[in-house]
Parts: sequence; C-alpha cells; structure tokens
Amino acid sequence: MKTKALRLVTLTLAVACLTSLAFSVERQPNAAYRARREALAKKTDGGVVVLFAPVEKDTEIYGFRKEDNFYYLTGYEEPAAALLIAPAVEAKDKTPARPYTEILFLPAHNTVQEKWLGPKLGPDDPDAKQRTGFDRVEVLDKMRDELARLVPSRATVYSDLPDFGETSASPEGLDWLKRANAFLGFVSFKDVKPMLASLRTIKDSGEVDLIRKAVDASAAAHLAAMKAMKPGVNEHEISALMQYEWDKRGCDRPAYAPIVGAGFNSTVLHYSADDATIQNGDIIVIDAAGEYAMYAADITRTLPANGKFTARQREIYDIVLGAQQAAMNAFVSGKSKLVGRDDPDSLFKVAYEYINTHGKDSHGEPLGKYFIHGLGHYIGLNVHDAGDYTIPLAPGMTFTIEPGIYIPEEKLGVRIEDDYWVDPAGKLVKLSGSLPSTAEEVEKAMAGK
Ligand SMILES: [Mn+2]
Repeated sequence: MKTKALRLVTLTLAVACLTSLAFSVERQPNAAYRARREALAKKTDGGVVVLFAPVEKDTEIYGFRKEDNFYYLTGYEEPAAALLIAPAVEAKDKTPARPYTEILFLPAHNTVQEKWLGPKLGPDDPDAKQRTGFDRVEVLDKMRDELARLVPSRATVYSDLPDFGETSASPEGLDWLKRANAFLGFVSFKDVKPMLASLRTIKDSGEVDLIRKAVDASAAAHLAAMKAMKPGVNEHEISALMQYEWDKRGCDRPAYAPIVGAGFNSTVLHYSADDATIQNGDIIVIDAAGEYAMYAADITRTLPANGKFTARQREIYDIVLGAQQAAMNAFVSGKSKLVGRDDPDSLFKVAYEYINTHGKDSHGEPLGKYFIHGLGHYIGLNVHDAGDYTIPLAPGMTFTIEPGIYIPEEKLGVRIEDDYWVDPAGKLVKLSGSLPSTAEEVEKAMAGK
C-alpha cells in the first residue's frame, strides 16, 4: 500500500516538474565550477581525469544525493553523467599539441524512467551547454571514442578509485571503458581524490556564502531547541523540531545524523537513537545541523534540561568554553594547525592543555583524559570535508572548533562546537557567532529573554 501511494506521489511530482526543468538547488555560477576543472587539469601534469556520477535507481525512495567530488567539479545535480578533463599539452616528438579539453557526457533520454524519476537534461537538449557551462556536452555513448582519441599511449588516468571500503560510481564505468578499448596504450590509473582534497581545502567566496546559509539556518534551529527544551520532552521531539526549522530556511536535509543526548547519552559521542525522555537535572548535548545547497554546517550546544545549569554542570561547561576560547585566541593564520598532539602550532594541544589544567574529576584527577576526540575538522560539501590536514590553517579554509568533556560516571557530557572561516586578511571569523554560547547566554535564551 505504502509503496503504491509513494509511486503515485512520485509520478505526480514528475509530471508537475515537466514544466519547470531547472536546477533545484542554489548553484554557483558556471565559471566557479569551470575554474575548479581547470585547476584540477593543471595538477594532473598532462594526465586525464575521468569521473562518473552515481546512477539513480528506479526504486529510489530515499532521494538521490549528488556525489561531492563530481558536484564540486560540475555543479551538475542529475545522476549518471560522466566527466572528461584533459589539460592542454604542447606538441612533442610525434605527439601533436592538444588544447584544454572538457566534455560532460550525459545519458540519452529514457522517457519511461523519466516518468518515474522526473525529466532529465539530455545531451541533445539545445541549452545543455549553456546550462552546464561546459565547452562540450555529448551523449555518454561517445565517451569511448573521445577517450581513444584524446588519451596518449603513455598516460595517467585519474579517477575516483575506491579505498577503505568506500564505494564509487567510477570503477564500474572504467571497467566498461577498458572493455571497450577506450585506452589504447599503456595507461596507468591513479586516484584523483588526493588532488581534489587539496583543492577543496580552500573554499571560494561562493562556497563560503553557502556554508554561511547552512550555518544561519542551523543556528536558528538551535535557538528554537533552546526555547523548546524542558523536562518531559523526548530527545526525538527536539531533533524533529530542529530539522523542521532548518528545512524551513532552505536546507535540503540534515548534514549528518542529528545527536540529541540527555543525561548519560550526553557522554556518547555519536549517540543517534534520540529516543529518551529528558529528565529534570539532565544536561543535553545537541550536535545537529542542516545542509544547504550541498554545503554542511556543524554546530553543537549543550543545554540544562530545566533551563539552569547545576554548579557542577556549569563548572564543566565553562572549562569547555574556555578551551574553545583559548584555541581561538591562539589562532594565527598560516601557522596554526587543527590537529597534532605535540606540534607547538596545534590548536588541539592548546585546548587539551586548557582542559587538563582546569577542574578535576570526582577522584581528583585532571580532566584531559575526558577530551576524547579531535578539536575540529574541515566543513564543506561533506560535514567532515575532504582536505589537507598537514598544512596550516589559512585564508579560505572553513572548519569547526569543538572541544568537549565527557564524564560517564557523572552522566555529564559537554561539547561546544562552532563553525569558522579564515577571511582573506587571515582573520578568524566565527560564522555561528550569533548563537548563544556562554552559560549565561544559553540560560537567557532558554528563558526566552
Ligand atoms: Mn563536528
């Protein structure tokens, strides 16, 4: 019954969409994506990039999400496309010169499937080049011949090769191309992800705008949670409220599984059951944020169930906030790093030392051992964004600073997480700075003041 009803809805929506075939997410100008393709081409040292977007299944009922790297390079949101980028090369010996080449390959129209999944852009649609910003848009069937023509006999082909058990749409496509003899010479295959991670480490201003929108919508959701929090409410109700609040402000989905953990659950880092009833005296860790036009926010606040921290909760809260502030104060653009236990430039080390020299557990021991995760991570197309962690934080980078203390035997967990951007002048900008942060501000917001 459920499936039938859902199919009917899908079909109706697909028909409704026919009149308005357009990109549904907010998208950067075509030139932004083109600049990334050209930057990637330069990194390949004469190699060729071949990438495939994931395929949408006819039975898709959870919605299709674009793949980060393919989207980063194309801004193209429909499934099953493929991408070829080849840098310009000078003529050498018998090999002729090749100009910079980029082709977006699209599958031919499938009218039966489009009834179920909605209309798609086709390679023969007259506005395909103008809409996608590509020099050339071709039907996917031509990919083999284009590669056979463009890839020299001793070339490196960069693609999304799976590692650490991750899956990718590219190996299946590459297998088809190899079988069809698209690579005529001695071609070696390398993973393109490290080069893309390096590019994605620095955000352009359009990306920062989208992250800001994700952060603003998520901060509004946190403020709503502060006002709705009280003993007797279920964790799930808070999570549902927040998802409504950021979706209302244009987000497409949660950027990650929301965490609303009360009491002991506040000490469980990736608690996601979110189904306990909040008790008077509990402290609640809320780590939840939305995704806007593919870009993630990541914000955590910690609240007292009844609107007033106990003396002990407040003591731990202030230490976590102090650690975050210490890391912010220590920040120097072009020098500071997010990670590293012993590196003198590590902000983690600053936060850890602050926590370890303030307060004690119930056995009189220092609190450092209760800070059990890293200080932060890049944010972008992924909430734990691809990026190079070996280089110092510098202009264009966006990341979290999120110290925490988790003491299970006291059922007391506190995490405070904000989102930051290093501006072109090297100044650290707290993007989520409008959201109440000190214990006093949080108590005031919960009281509706
Ligand atoms: Mn985080």
